[in-house]
Amino acid sequence: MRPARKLSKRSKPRVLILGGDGYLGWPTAMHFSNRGYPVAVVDNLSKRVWEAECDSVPLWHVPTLQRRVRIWKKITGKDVKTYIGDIAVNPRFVYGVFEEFKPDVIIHYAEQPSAPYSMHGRGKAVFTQINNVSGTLNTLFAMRKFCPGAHLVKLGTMGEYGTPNIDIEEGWIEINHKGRKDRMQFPKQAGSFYHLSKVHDSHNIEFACRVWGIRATDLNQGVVYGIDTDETDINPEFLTSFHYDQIFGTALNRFCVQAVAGIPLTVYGKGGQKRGFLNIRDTLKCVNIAVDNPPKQGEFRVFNQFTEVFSVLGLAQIVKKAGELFGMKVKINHIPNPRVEKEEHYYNPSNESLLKLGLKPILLSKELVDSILLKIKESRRLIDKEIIMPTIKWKQ
Ligand code: NAD
Ligand code: USQ
Repeated sequence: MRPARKLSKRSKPRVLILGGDGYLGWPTAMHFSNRGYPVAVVDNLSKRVWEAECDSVPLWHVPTLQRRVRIWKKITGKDVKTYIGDIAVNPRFVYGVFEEFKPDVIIHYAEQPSAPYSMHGRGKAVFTQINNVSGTLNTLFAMRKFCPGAHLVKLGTMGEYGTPNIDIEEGWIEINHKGRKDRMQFPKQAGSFYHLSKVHDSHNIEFACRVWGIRATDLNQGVVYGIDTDETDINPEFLTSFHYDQIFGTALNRFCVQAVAGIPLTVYGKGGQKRGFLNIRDTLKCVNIAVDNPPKQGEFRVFNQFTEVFSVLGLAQIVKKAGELFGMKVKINHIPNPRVEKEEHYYNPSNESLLKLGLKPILLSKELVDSILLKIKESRRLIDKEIIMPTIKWKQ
């Protein structure tokens, strides 16, 4: 294996972002580029195809990745190298990118991210797992071949753990069993074929660290909400892709759009299901913290990346209150739960690591919900009310 590239104290690591056209990938690319890191992005633009396939449109038009990169260069003078290709089915493409760009850090977002999409029949379940697991495997092999000293920052999900009746640790747990003990990966009880694809990724990455000695941080992220980052604020064309439909929209983002559109908030079942949440600005901070504090060579490190825990009903109530103060009429509807999940449960996940490394979270305040509602209001006429109600059922 080739040794890791030696970085001088002043040079910033070269950051390769897989999935750079996405909701999180594009703001991440601008974030690192703006802070002087050499950045390249990879995407096969497949999310745009899945949107067309599923009748899902982002709330506002999102310019092509290449156009955003061009405007970014004009405004900031900074280059973002762009590679269009599929990391799951085209290992030669992946090897070519790694050989040419020589990354020190790989931030890996390039997966099919939706639980409902993965539960929409056999084909989409198989596709989700092949796309996600193969893309990660190709990335691991490319790292081994071209940059074994590089750091993989992989986006996992809090949903890998499920909702066990014990405290959730950060990736690992000490187990005492019949008088013997060991440190093992925390047990996983994922809630969809999508979440399971992340479980498989975690195991493959841990294995690659253990056997090949590469280093990785698995960021088990909660549900992300929000629209703006420092860089999306620079130019309207930098706004990131924002979904509110039943497949690609996530809870708080959906509730805010529903409030603006005058549609009752869609709480699934009792709404007592709890999840970890974080603001999109905190996603960028967390990823940056992981990049700036790499694990040791050979280490598989896991951080739980969320800042607050809410029940779904609690979130809906926060949105209702904020919307009503704006003069909106907001109703909460408990609709039959399309998913199979506990609607009342114990939930106590740890998120100490990122806080210890200096994360100062942005908590969900009334002002923050207000700012999301206001931004959505600007595009109110574009909301398609027909794509909100869930039709994909876990049991079908
Ligand atoms: P997204 O769909 O907006 O972005 C993913 C991007 O990856 C898309 O642009 C897509 O075209 C690209 N992609 C997918 N498969 C690819 C492939 N085989 N080759 C090349 N490009 C490919 O999703 P997002 O919301 O930005 O999420 C990014 C990552 O973070 C995902 O891995 C997701 O599972 C994870 N995550 C997201 C959230 C959230 O709430 N958004 C929470 C936890 C974890
Ligand atoms: N929910 C509702 N009403 C809605 C939408 C969702 O009650 O209109 C409930 C769901 O039943 C679930 C919870 O809200 O209990 C979260 O659902 P979600 O759609 O916001 O999030 P999820 O499907 O878990 O997936 C999202 C991202 C995924 C990421 C995951 C983080 O799409 O990429 O991995 O959040 S986590 O949930 O921590 O696993």
